[in-house]
Amino acid sequence: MDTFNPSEPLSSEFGIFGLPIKRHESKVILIPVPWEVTTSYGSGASLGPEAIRRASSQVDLFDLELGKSYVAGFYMEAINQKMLGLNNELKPFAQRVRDELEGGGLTDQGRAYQQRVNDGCKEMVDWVYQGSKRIISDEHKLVGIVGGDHSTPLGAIRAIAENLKKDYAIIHIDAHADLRQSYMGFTHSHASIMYNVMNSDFAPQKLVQVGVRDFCWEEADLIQRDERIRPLFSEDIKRRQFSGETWKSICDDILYGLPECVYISFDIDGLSPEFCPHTGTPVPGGLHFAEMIFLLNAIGHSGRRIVGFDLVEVAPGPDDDEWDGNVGARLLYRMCGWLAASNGLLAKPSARV
Ligand SMILES: [Mn+2]
Repeated sequence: MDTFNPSEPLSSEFGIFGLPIKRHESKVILIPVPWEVTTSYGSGASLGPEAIRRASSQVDLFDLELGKSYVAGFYMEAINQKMLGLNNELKPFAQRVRDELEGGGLTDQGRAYQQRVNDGCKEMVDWVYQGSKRIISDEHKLVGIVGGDHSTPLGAIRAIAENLKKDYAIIHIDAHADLRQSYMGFTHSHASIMYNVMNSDFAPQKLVQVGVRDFCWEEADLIQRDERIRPLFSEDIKRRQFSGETWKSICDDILYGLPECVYISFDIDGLSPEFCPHTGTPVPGGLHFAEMIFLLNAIGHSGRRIVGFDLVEVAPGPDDDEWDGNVGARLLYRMCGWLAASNGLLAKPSARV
């Protein structure tokens, strides 16, 4: 498979990183989910997959850590027009529900819209589940989700966990804990993804949250009560670093005691907003790009198997500003590489020192 000619033009509608490779030749299949129905603040995450795809053609394919990782075959599916249509149809309904709730309470019409949004979100989750299941169980390939907002990976996590049938952990990088039982009555919003995961029958053994710095009392309480959840709050990480502890030592701590199989759920707003200025809910603080790359390498070199991942909440800027997509595409390339390498599809690199 080392014969791709990256200079061949790629269809602009599918594929990724400018790779002229077909789906059946690829071991890593990315499902783009153009979804932001319940996004409450800034919008644009539904355009994230396309922004990442566009920017991805600028990513140089030689990876310092993993070499020619693309030989494993990375492929992103075309944007599903039905999902995009459903997103566009439901978004105004969700807005109406928010307006009514902020204005004092839901009318009957508002309640009907809320139900419609919740049903539509379940339809999206099931669509991602079916697509992921096909990739993992039928095609024996690896799956990554490219959001969309953070509600998009629930079905993928379910498909992966059901196929795995053993303990796994989720490493969740995010500015938010995403542990709200519901948000404005929406049961499948971006703010509830980890609540939904932890309350499912496919919950991981451990959930390690990295970089969280904006959360409510309900979430703080849940983090304290649920022994499966281990937070590394942004402020605590920074305090340890300011007191002389290295990021390497903190990465060892993130991985401490985790089972062999890990799923990575990466909300781009876990990074400092300079790396994701147009994401929906940016929060000051957070990880540097280089710290995220180092963490991904640490996960890979720890000998763990990455069973899947999501990259969510990347939103393009106005006037074709490619910065958010550019950062997202570079992180996506390293994640695809480690997904392949940790599953034995690439020669395993030795740690660089
Ligand atoms: Mn999130």
